Amino acid sequence: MPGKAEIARALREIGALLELDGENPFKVRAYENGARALEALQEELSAVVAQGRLEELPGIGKALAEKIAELHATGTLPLLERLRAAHPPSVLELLELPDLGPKKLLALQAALGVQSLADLESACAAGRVRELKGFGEKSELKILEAIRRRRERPRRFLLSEATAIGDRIVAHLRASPAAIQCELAGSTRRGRETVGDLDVVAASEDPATLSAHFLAMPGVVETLGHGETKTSVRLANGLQIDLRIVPPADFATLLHHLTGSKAHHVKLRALAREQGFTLSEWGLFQLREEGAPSGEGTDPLQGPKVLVRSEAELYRALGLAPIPPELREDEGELEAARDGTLPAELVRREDVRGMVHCHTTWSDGHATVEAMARAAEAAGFEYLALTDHSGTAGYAGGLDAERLRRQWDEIDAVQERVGIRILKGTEADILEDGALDWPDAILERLDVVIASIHSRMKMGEDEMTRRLVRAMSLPIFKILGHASGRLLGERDAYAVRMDEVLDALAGSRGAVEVNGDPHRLDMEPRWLRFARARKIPFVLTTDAHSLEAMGQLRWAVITARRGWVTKGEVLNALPAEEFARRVRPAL
Ligand code: DGT
Ligand code: CA
Ligand code: CA
Ligand code: ZN
Repeated sequence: MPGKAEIARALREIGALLELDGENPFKVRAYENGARALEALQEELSAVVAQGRLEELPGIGKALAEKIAELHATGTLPLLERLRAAHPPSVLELLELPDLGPKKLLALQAALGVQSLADLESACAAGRVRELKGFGEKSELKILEAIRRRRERPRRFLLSEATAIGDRIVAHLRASPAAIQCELAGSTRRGRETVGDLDVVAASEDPATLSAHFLAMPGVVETLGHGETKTSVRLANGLQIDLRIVPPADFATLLHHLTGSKAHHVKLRALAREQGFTLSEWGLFQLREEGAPSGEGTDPLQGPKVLVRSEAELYRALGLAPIPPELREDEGELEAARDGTLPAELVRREDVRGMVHCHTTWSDGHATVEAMARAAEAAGFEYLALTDHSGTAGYAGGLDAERLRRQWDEIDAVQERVGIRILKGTEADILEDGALDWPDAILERLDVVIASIHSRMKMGEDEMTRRLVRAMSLPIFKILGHASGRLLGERDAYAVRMDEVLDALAGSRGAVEVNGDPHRLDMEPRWLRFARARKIPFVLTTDAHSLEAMGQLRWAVITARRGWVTKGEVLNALPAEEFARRVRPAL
């Protein structure tokens, strides 16, 4: 379900497009005000919507409340789709440039006829923009720079964004009577942390009807290609979607083909040859005997087609154990599937019993201890580990010892009223010298200690490695939090020799967090595998700062699976008692 920020963005877009159309300024401003009210909202939006309290927010009247509720429920709005469809994609692209609101765009259109990035770029290059009222030489340079950056960075989408959109598309397609089966494929299905475009596979006996239904989907602003069985479109946010439609008998092999990765396929095809088959996007075929009549397709050695009803059947036909999509990267999974050493029980969402790494209003979370506890209980968790920030994280409302004790009192009081077990934890800052941000006397009294870096992230590699190795070598049990420090598309990982950090952790007592915040998704799969090889256990967390963010567990699970992590290696797959015993920091 779209959150506040996403809905606020949609309202702003409606306002901007209405302004471009010359709508009445009061109406335009109403959308801007609504966006601001949502951004300022402290509570969970779901609760406000469910209780019909949207109209109590400043600047939100009945009509706007209805639109917000619809956006919240469906992720879109007929008005927004209509507006997007009424403007050429090149204009929508212009509006996405920073500092180029509808007012400036109207001025550029009126004076210079600017309709696209290319128009704007040549107008700037010719020095014609600086002559307009409200623009200058400086803003001309800024626009050129913004266009250059836009060109340079091919936009990739966060896994969470891509999956949310992909799920809606699949639901839309499945609603057509012409669809027999439909699934997301590509990097989204493999759980890659970012996604270039969406790949969707459908089975149908009537591809023409199904692709027409696809083209009529709300949110489509451009058709990039349209044939009998292949259609590509672009959405207003720039995301491209490739749809392929095949008869039901070919669904499994095409789903497999489009799931990738390319590297996995290259090796799998070589393996298939050795087994007497040829594998392509058209399916699995026996290799033709010398002199026998050739089958369909372009490969001269291609013989009769093998019926493949599922991906598992495909792998088994090639003498391999079935390989889950998250593992298909050619990082040893094919050899393991052949040798029977593929991990048997990759962790699943339903294996996780405890909600770990959550923030409350005591530091920078949006929900209270009680609200978090009730939500985690309602979601079926057996325990909740609250880990608000320590004192050094002042910007995030980090707790001092006095406030920590008061939080413990509140947790004790809430514990009386709820069924779920609440564990008292901290997300302790790792200080510059590698010490933790609490004295031992306090660490020993906590149930759970996550140790993370939140400051001085730009140290050199040697210094950063020393800092983290020192922290991980401490004799208490700690969970290494968001180990790389990256924010996808915003901030690079720290310069650090991760192998040394994990070796230190293996030598002391500790676990590694798999962080489900879609901007983080620490650690990278290769480091998860490195940790597995050293018998370091894992904790799958959400880093939730709100009730809604507990849903981020999904991304922690898929990331852990990409690192081949099994249920038995996950501490919060254990019952509460055992988890608490295993993670107790006590020296
Ligand atoms: P992305 O979109 O950049 O996040 O990554 P993918 O993996 O979704 O890549 P995409 O969309 O270009 O292609 C989807 C799948 O189609 C890919 O994972 C494997 C298959 N595929 C694409 N091109 C080739 C190719 O040249 N050879 C083979 N064997 N497979 C390909
Ligand atoms: Ca793709
Ligand atoms: Ca694609
Ligand atoms: Zn943190």
